Amino acid sequence: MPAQRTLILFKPDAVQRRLCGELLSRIERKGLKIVGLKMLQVTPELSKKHYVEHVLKDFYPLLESFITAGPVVALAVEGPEAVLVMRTMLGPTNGRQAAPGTIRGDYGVSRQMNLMHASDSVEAAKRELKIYFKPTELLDYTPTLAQWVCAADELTFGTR
Ligand code: FUP
Repeated sequence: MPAQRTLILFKPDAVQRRLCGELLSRIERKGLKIVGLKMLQVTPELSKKHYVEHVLKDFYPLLESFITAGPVVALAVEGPEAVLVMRTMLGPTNGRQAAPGTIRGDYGVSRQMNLMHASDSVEAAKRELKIYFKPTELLDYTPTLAQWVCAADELTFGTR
């Protein structure tokens, strides 16, 4: 069943604020499938790999301090157009500007402490999933409710 996969992180603020359960619930209730999940400590090296396009920006040192300040939860999430669906659920970067109903709009008031990361393109998702997960840590299974989540012809978007 071809569907997209995307990388999600519950950032250190989400873990510290004990919001992981609620955030995971929102992803599950949307109808997306969790195909990988782990808790880990981001190191400065991992942060530089993940945020490679931001490493030379002025805000990067503060971003690295934040993302390495405590554990994160990494998820691989699968579904039709999963990259777009998760970015839409997330809302814009700055929680002060994110609309109510979005995750960043509902839970935060910060640009840096914005709770969740979601890959911003299919290419970024492929790159980022490889940084956080070994191939054997991503699982293939068919949820019994799959036939009630979307029609068979909707599962042909994109590829992994
Ligand atoms: P997003 O794709 O919405 O997660 O945001 P970006 O890729 O533009 O930025 C990556 C992270 O850097 C964001 F989650 C927030 C953080 N950031 C800052 O801390 N300060 C800035 O000035 C810009 C971004």
